[in-house]
Amino acid sequence: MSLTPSPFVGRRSDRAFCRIALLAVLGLCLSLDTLGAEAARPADARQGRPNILLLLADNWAAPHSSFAGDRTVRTPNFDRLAREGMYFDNAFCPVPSCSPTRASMLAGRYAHQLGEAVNLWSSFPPEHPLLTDLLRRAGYLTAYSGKGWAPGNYVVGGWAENPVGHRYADFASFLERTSREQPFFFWVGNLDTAIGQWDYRPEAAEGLAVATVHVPAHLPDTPEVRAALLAYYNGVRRFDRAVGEAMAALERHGLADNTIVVCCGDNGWQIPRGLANCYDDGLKVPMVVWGKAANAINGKRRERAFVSLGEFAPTVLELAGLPVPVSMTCNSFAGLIRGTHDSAVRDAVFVERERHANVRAGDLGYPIRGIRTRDHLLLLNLRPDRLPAGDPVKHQSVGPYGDIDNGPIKTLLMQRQNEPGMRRFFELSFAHRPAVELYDLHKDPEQLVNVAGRPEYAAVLASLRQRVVDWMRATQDPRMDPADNSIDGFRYYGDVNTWDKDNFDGAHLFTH
Ligand SMILES: [Ca+2]
Repeated sequence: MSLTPSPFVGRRSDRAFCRIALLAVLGLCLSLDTLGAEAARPADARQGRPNILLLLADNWAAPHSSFAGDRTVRTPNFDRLAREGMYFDNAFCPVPSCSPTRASMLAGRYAHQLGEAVNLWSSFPPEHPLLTDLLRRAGYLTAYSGKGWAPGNYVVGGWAENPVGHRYADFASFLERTSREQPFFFWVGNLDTAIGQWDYRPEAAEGLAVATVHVPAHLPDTPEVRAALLAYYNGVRRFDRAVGEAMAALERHGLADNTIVVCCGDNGWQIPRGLANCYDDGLKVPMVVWGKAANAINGKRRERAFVSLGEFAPTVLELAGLPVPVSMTCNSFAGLIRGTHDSAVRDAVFVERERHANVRAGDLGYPIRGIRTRDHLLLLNLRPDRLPAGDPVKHQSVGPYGDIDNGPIKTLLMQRQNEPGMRRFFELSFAHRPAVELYDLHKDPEQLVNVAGRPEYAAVLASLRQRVVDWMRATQDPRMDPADNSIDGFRYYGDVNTWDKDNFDGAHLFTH
């Protein structure tokens, strides 16, 4: 598993590579200068290029660091990066779902521009050049540990291994086997904050004060809920230790001065109305960019402009001094880091989701398109006849309500849904939603009161809706056609009955 790969070994199969080369010749994807360049030889590969280290937490929500003001958990290692680098107050994932966000991060395109990769547990079509392809062609080693592009089946997309690169046991073992002469891109796919790793044992909560936990307003404030959230916080603490270990390895190898570190969550946290939902609990993530090599970090330490993880690939390319291909429709935010862009123009992010788990009859997803600005969140639920959390019965191997991951909070909401005072909490996470949701974030930061029908919001609703429609049209969104259900027809690869375990990195990735 941890053999040192040749830097010239292609990460795609020959078939996939040929398709990309053909598209490049046709001028559809990227400039010939980019694709046609020979991979640099290791001896002269660095050419002043920085290393890139991505520390990616699975389902870690924006408020949960001590730097951001969380009162329950201390995150000294993340806080150090935030103090020394640039912390983003308004960083969002493009899709509140693992593999679509990770595909968007790699391709620099909106998820609905990535074919089957728009869905969770999908394949990853090879049509568009990925960040890792382009870095490799510029002489980089690309590798990862833990969770790469996942969950999904990359083999059917023509990939010989995970689209992120070659897999290592951890970052430290990668560094021990890697030449200093060659720049690297390493992706640490940490799982500590994923619900499968939440540690409910009382001893795991040592040092975490349950009284300080902020229970989101859409959940009942009960001892069971607080205990479950504390189990998540223990994962946050473990992730922060992993950040410290990765930074220590970087410094031990003398590479800190020549490395740009991006530390973030890939989605919000795995609570009802969190992951798989286009509310802040599912969308808003912590993010820091750190490093002298970013050239970077212009002295402004806290950035309030809106950025999306879909913009990760063009941003990294620009920071590395490499051209950004035209296929990357998401914009680089490297200018924010270097202080050359006016942050005021970045006033919003577009968000979306399609099929998360396969939890509806007919393999249907739950399509949403929306926009998040400083003042408002507008969501267009394009198929409001479907249930946002999935059908109330088990479908294939998942469910009921399988878009909400199993755990004590889900169990409590389902079991006590008919008790006085509990019905509202159940409906907020499990019930049908209207076609249009609009939230006034100044009055309602937790996004509970839908003001879409109020006359005083008609103008802002019309304006935001137009921005979403313009975005969908400009990005050739298949959902522009109300009759187009092609996305629902994409194959789902997560059913345990048909799951080809050999095509995945491990059973631990059988998670949302
Ligand atoms: Ca995730």
